[in-house]
Amino acid sequence: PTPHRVLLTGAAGGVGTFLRESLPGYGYSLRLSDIAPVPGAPEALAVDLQDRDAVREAVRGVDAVVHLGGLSLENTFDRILAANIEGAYNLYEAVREEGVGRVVLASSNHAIGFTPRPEHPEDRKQDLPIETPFRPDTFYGLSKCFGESLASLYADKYGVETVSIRIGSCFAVPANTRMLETWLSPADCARLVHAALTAPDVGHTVVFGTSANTRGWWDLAPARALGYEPQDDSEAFAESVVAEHGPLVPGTPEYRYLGGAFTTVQPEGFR
Ligand code: NAI
Ligand code: 15L
Repeated sequence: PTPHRVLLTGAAGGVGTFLRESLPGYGYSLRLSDIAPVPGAPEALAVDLQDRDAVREAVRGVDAVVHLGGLSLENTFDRILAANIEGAYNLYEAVREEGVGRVVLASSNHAIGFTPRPEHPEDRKQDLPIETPFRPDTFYGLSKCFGESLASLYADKYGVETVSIRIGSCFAVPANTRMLETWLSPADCARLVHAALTAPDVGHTVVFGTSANTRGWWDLAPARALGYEPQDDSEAFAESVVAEHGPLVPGTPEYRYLGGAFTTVQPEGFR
């Protein structure tokens, strides 16, 4: 059955803000949660993902969860462990116990961030396959590998279905030259989450989440197979973005690796 009541964790964040505006237009009735207040939504549940009982209460009675909550950048291992790893575990346990059938998991390109950019033109005949092995570029990316593996376990063992979306860069507009390759427009994000909520029999399915970017190089076929039809292309912003930031330069992290600058960020910077 098509899910109707959907819990959005991380509702106060950037992607949460886009989705709480767009998803009701697809017919969903949203329940919002975040550790932080959700602007303009006093009814939102104040839930720390570390609080198992509160998480269980938050998922009770919904048909599906869109799990966005957690740290969205690199941080110390302890903080990543608490918010992203234990948080995801608490969420999946709650979903299993409450009989919720479907999760859409905000994974990230940083689960495979140390994947090198294919150097040779002949390597680019085919876009990067979704089967690319885990190659996290941060503790943050590592927590997304954990999340995807957790989703796999709960699908196989308990029949909790998940679509893990390895999101590229979901912002209002592409903010730098790398994002011309990785951008997921807010409208395409809603299209993809809707497809992920409604596609039948997904088991655990992993997809890349970007718009139909001219400069994109990650395979969108798995997302399209769910029914996703991207409508946006970052190329519309290319001239102004490249004029401001310059082209990608060979030898830099943004050029060498899928995960860009995350490959050089140090968790010590967050202590
Ligand atoms: P964000 O940082 O703006 O939002 C995350 C939200 O999670 C925040 O509102 C924060 O208060 C909440 N949160 C953090 N710790 C929590 C805890 N312990 N308990 C409950 N809530 C907690 O991030 P954004 O950009 O909205 O991303 C949403 C999700 O999508 C994240 O999981 C992120 O890793 C993932 N993602 C986002 C990308 C993007 O381009 N925006 C790219 C790839 C993945
Ligand atoms: C992510 O996973 C981050 O949450 C987001 O802030 C962006 O930096 C994005 O990846 C990206 O790779 O652009």
